Amino acid sequence: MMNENKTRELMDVLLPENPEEARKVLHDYDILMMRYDSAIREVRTKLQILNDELSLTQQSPISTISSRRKKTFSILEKLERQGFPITLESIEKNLHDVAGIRVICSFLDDIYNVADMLKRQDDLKVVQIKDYIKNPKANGYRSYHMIVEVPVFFSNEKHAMRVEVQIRTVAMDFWATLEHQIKYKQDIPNQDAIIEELKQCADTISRTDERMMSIREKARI
Ligand code: 0O2
Repeated sequence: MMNENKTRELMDVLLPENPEEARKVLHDYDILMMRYDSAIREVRTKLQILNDELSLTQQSPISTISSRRKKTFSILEKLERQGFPITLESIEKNLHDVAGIRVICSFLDDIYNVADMLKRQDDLKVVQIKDYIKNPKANGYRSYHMIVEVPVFFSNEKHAMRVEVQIRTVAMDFWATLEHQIKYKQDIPNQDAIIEELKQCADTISRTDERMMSIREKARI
């Protein structure tokens, strides 16, 4: 219910009072979201092609690829929280993660191989890299984040769209999923102890990821 009220409040800021103009903004919003969906498909296909090719000569570097487009409420709420104007132009200019792809790899070195292969594609522009594996967050979060810009061709025009690609191991993903659930849950008993235990698990996972990679190297798989 709180989300519904807040969504309405934020939509009121986005939409002009004049109904004709409001309809036009809603139509343009649909077009913008269709462009993000298309950008997700473009980058997903690139990743799938890389995986298909490498799978012919080695174990697949990617175990799963998932994607999501941010929901309207989260888009508008993030603009407001970060103090940006609530307009369509502002979504494109200020938010990097409306389109998101998550790539799950079995081994640590696969993460960097997949990232390097994406970086080498000359139609992709790398806008930002955050390496939370080399520089984990204080809570223990580890993942490799890339913001890329991909050209998407429509009937009359070409648009460069931003997509956030998060690349992590199966174990890092397991950790991040539980931590995300805990972060958004209210009234957790012994919260400090849980946060500390999660941090310890993240460190154990990191050591295990290193050891698994080393075992694979020793076994020459
Ligand atoms: P959701 O629900 O996954 O979309 P920015 O997006 O750049 O303005 P930020 O936080 O600096 O903001 O970007 P960053 O650090 O690259 O993180 C973006 C996303 O990474 C988050 O999106 C999460 O998906 C994930 N992430 C970052 N830090 C953590 C963490 O500590 N724990 C977990 N579980 N995930 C994290 P959203 O929008 O927060 O969430």
